[in-house]
Amino acid sequence: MKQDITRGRFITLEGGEGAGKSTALDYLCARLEQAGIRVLRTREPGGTAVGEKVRTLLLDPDHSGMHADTELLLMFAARAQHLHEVILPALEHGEWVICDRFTDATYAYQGGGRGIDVRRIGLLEDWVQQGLQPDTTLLFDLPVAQGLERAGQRGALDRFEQEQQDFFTRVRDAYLARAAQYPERFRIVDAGRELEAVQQQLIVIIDGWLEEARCSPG
Ligand code: T5A
Repeated sequence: MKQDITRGRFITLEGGEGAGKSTALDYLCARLEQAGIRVLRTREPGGTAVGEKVRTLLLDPDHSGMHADTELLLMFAARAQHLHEVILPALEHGEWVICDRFTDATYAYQGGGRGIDVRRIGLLEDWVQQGLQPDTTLLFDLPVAQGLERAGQRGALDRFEQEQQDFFTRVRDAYLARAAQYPERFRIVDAGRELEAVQQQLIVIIDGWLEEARCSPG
């Protein structure tokens, strides 16, 4: 999959449960649109009619017996549909795609959380993405207990939210390891701070993107 300079930007938001990604997404999209950028907002698992049905299967707490391999393959099945139907066409039309979770979540949850060998995840990543990677990934990092408390305030817990604290500690560790492995792509947002302080961090990041877009020949 080609990544040329005239295509839009592919930005992903990552983090543990209740990190504030959806809240930040609203803010990011509003500020980018104000600056005249065409933005497509989407999420994983999901983002297409097929993907949203897969999401329902994945999050349903009744499916507590789902095997980790099934979970992994369903994530990539939804991702393949999302890429071909939504993400790639939007990027090719010059839109900026802002996606709530992408493949780093698979490395964190299925790799770190479930313990699946990352080489198997890498095989699926290569097959489905054919080299496509986000331009920037914002990692909303905060202590596990703080995120779970925020997520828990919303009521019924989904299949992932029902996991134990040690699962989410492994997820957080795996995210931080990814950020250390790919420092040129990741920006870490201190998501444990109050909303206004999180937004201040986002303003700095957005201003940097807009400056780069102004300087870019595309
Ligand atoms: N998954 C996904 C995998 O296992 N593998 C994969 O490959 C992929 C793609 C998706 C699940 O799927 C898993 C991971 C997930 O478990 P989801 O519902 O999309 O499920 O889960 P989350 O992405 O975690 O969504 P959440 O809604 O739980 O988290 P958000 O979006 O990070 O948090 P948000 O913005 O909804 O905020 C949570 C609460 O905190 C408040 C908000 O108002 C809200 O009430 N809040 C703050 N409060 C205080 N201070 C702040 N700074 C705040 N920011 C937000």
